[in-house]
Amino acid sequence: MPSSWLISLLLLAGSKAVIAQCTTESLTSILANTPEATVNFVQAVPANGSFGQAATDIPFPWNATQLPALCAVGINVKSSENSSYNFGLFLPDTTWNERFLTTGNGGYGGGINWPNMGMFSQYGFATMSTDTGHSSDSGDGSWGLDAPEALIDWGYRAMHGSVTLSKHIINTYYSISDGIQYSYYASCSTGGRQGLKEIQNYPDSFDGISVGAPAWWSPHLAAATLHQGLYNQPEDDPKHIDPSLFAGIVTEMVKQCDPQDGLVDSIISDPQGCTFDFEALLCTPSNNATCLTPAQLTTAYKFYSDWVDVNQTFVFPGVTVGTNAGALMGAVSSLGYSFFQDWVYNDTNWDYTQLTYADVQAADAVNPGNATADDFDLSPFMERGGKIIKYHGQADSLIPTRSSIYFRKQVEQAMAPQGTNLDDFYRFFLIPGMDHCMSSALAPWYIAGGSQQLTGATHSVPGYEDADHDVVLALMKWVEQDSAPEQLIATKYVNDTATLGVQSQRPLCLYPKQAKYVSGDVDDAASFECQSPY
Ligand SMILES: *[C@@H]1O[C@H](CO)[C@@H](O)[C@H](O)[C@H]1NC(C)=O
Ligand SMILES: *[C@@H]1O[C@H](CO)[C@@H](O)[C@H](O)[C@H]1NC(C)=O
Ligand SMILES: *[C@@H]1O[C@H](CO)[C@@H](O)[C@H](O)[C@H]1NC(C)=O
Ligand SMILES: *[C@@H]1O[C@H](CO)[C@@H](O)[C@H](O)[C@H]1NC(C)=O
Ligand SMILES: *[C@@H]1O[C@H](CO)[C@@H](O)[C@H](O)[C@H]1NC(C)=O
Ligand SMILES: *[C@@H]1O[C@H](CO)[C@@H](O)[C@H](O)[C@H]1NC(C)=O
Ligand SMILES: *[C@@H]1O[C@H](CO)[C@@H](O)[C@H](O)[C@H]1NC(C)=O
Ligand SMILES: *[C@@H]1O[C@H](CO)[C@@H](O)[C@H](O)[C@H]1NC(C)=O
Ligand SMILES: [Ca+2]
Repeated sequence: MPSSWLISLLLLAGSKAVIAQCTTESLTSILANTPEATVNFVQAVPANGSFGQAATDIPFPWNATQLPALCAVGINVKSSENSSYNFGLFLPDTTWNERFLTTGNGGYGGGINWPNMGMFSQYGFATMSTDTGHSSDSGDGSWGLDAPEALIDWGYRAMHGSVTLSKHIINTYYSISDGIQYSYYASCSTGGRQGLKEIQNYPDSFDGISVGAPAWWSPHLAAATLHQGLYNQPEDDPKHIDPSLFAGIVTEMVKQCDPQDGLVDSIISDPQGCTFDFEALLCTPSNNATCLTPAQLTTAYKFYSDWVDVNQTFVFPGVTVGTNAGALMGAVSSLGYSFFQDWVYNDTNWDYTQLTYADVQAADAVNPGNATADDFDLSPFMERGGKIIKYHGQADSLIPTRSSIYFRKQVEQAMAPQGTNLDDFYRFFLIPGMDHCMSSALAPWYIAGGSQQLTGATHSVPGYEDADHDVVLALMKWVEQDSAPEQLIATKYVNDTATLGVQSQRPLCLYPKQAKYVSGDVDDAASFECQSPY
């Protein structure tokens, strides 16, 4: 506890937060009544300092840099007789904004996301991330082989335990404040799943969540990832599409689907609304561009179409038109077969090339780690005032965009019959041209979301640090001022480098509206209007 003279001194200085000491002793005493938790380390980081765990943090081996002065804390929590997880906290010194923000992970990776914590602590948040109970890179599920407790940690237990303990630590650490005023979540991909899962199981954890491209339907997503890779196997089959042809396929898709938004700019605003003529890709005597044989064309059809199996059962959506197939069809992804070998069948020799719908049913029955975030009735979260901003890139090459549209429709089916207007608490934005969570060669994509990276920036949207452009600031404005975002403006910096200046901006529209070019400078968001597709 800080001494009373220190409290007075800091109060006189106008500081909102007086901190306990950034020491192992201090954190250990905060956790005195939590025998399952032990302090791994406590380290004071000076202003403009950096922090990370280098190569031991496999998915995030680089440091958070240019930090505000803060206390970096590592905690270990025993979660069962033979499992445990770690989480990390950044506790800003005098810049704390009296708010808590949690961020998430990627794929099957295990490691604390210090870089994203650093990005969000720049706003003043006390931030947290958990390693989800194991150490691995994002494509590696081998840690879950015969390890049901480790899978439960990954599925939801590490996240929830870390959120709960973090709140206790923060409320005690900032000892003279009124405690946490608001709690937020921001992340993408597996991080998107983690956020949705947490509010489904524990609606009181967060006041608002911003989730991108959520991997919410774990068994079906893994099965589809594998299935999509297998469409293009074996490589010596006539149906195989050589990866060198993928770019040319996208070029034809852009040619057919780009102009409908009023502007020929190689950006497809509405891939769902474009009926792509696949036969334009056929090799014919007069077609000397990238072309496909009929057998290859069938492979392409499958890739971009929904997977529907026995008894017309919808299994998983295909990838949107305009998306490069490289990530899923270039090679068979371990994200697909590891799920089955290591988590469903516990048999690393299981022959994944023989995947059928029966395997999807087996995966559903096991539902490893209870990870699936498919409790579509979000009423408990809505009723406690919770808000969701969800986004998904329209050219996501890893998690098909339509899986987020499907989720939205399932929530609508669960809640609309009771009179709920989804937009009252759950707003959804598609980001034309954006790949998985981030990046587009041409389209504005940057909204400072979880896991988005911009060279030359520490956080937010440089030059536009406001709720119109920054998804976390938009979420805060909605939660704290009851002002819901009607649109977000995405930004493209020259070479995705903040210091090179803005190249273009464009509105992202409230689903299902779409941005249409009206008139004026094509790089200016004001030249576009969000219009209903009907
Ligand atoms: C912050 O640290 C970086 C190196 O990490 C250094 O280049 C920069 O000059 C420092 N900025 C300030 C304001 O000290
Ligand atoms: C990263 O941060 C750690 C912990 O603060 C420090 O020991 C290490 O030197 C930093 N590494 C780099 C490359 O800055
Ligand atoms: C933990 O113990 C259980 C049985 O108590 C066992 O089934 C499991 O494989 C062990 N390991 C992990 C990491 O879950
Ligand atoms: C594989 O292990 C999981 C727990 O990790 C269990 O739920 C599942 O039933 C096992 N599968 C088989 C085929 O034994
Ligand atoms: C490809 O065909 C177009 C007309 O269809 C023609 O203008 C062009 O020269 C041809 N290119 C090659 C390399 O044959
Ligand atoms: C498909 O439907 C038939 C007839 O209702 C049923 O017997 C069968 O079990 C179903 N198959 C699957 C895989 O659900
Ligand atoms: C997983 O979900 C099943 C079905 O909802 C439930 O019975 C079980 O208790 C859950 N297990 C854990 C560890 O959460
Ligand atoms: C942007 O990147 C490209 C390719 O790396 C390079 O040719 C170009 O000079 C860069 N532009 C600026 C303004 O740095
Ligand atoms: Ca266009």
